[in-house]
Amino acid sequence: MRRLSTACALALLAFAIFGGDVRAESFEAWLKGVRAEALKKGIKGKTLDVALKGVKPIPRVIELDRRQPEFTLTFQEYITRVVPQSRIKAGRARLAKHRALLDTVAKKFGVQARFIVALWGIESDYGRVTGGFSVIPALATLAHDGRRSKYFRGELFHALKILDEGHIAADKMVGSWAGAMGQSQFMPSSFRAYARDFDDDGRRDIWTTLPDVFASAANYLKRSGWKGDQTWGRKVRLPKGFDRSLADLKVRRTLPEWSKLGVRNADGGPLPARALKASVILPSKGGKGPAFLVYNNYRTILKWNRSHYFAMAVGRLSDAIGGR
Ligand SMILES: [Ca+2]
Repeated sequence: MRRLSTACALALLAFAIFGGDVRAESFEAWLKGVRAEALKKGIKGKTLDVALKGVKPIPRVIELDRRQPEFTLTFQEYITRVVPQSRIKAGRARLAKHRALLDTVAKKFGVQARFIVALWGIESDYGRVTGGFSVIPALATLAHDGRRSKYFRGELFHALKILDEGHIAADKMVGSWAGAMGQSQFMPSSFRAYARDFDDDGRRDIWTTLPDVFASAANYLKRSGWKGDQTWGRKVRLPKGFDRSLADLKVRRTLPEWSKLGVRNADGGPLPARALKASVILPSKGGKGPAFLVYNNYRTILKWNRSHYFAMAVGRLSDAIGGR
């Protein structure tokens, strides 16, 4: 028994150190394997020479990955932090400044400009904060580390492909510690699926070209089911004794049906008569805070980021920015 428990302890220790991957390989040997596989995938040797040169694991990336993701902010604290008055003001100014371009993108993709600006504001503070990590080393670090190797190895090959296609230079390909890139914070797989070259220079550049940044975000939403003639949702007032089991994304009813159950606008007035399908959401922990009715487009925002706090912040900022 003692032998067995020692073996168990060693296995657990290996798990703790290597995050479950006891076949941990030296980084250099592992990187050679990546290079060989990339060549097989048709990525040019010249691209790999530049992209993989001197790539080493970044300890800070592992540190950030191991940080407890436990959300400690309440809903109101999160909204106050992510949608401060300064960001609303900046959003209105950006909308005015880039009006012509935003209108063109909005029309082409069927996504209202205020949502494009809101996502831009929340993802990167309108392009100011795009992350200081070089994407290839960051993704290589996470792909070599055992915790989510498969996912990040896939993202690494997508990133190498983006370099191979010449959209950005390796030293300019910066992003968050987890590889979310540029002003729209796209993962490399999202870049390859949704990024657009809207200024027609042959490069999809979500780092420095605003037409590409806006069109890429709008294209992501459009392809994820956005409806350009609808908004995201609205704050509502629930009647006393409202059946809280109905507050669930799985429960979808039309606005007139919610009206019959006593749901009202936040100001106490009637809901719109439009037969839009909506779900009641109580984003605060324990369901004690404000209530919202959310529409199809809210679900689309959740495809961008699966967090109710995030989607609520996008909705709130887009409303505050206003315009069409
Ligand atoms: Ca371009």
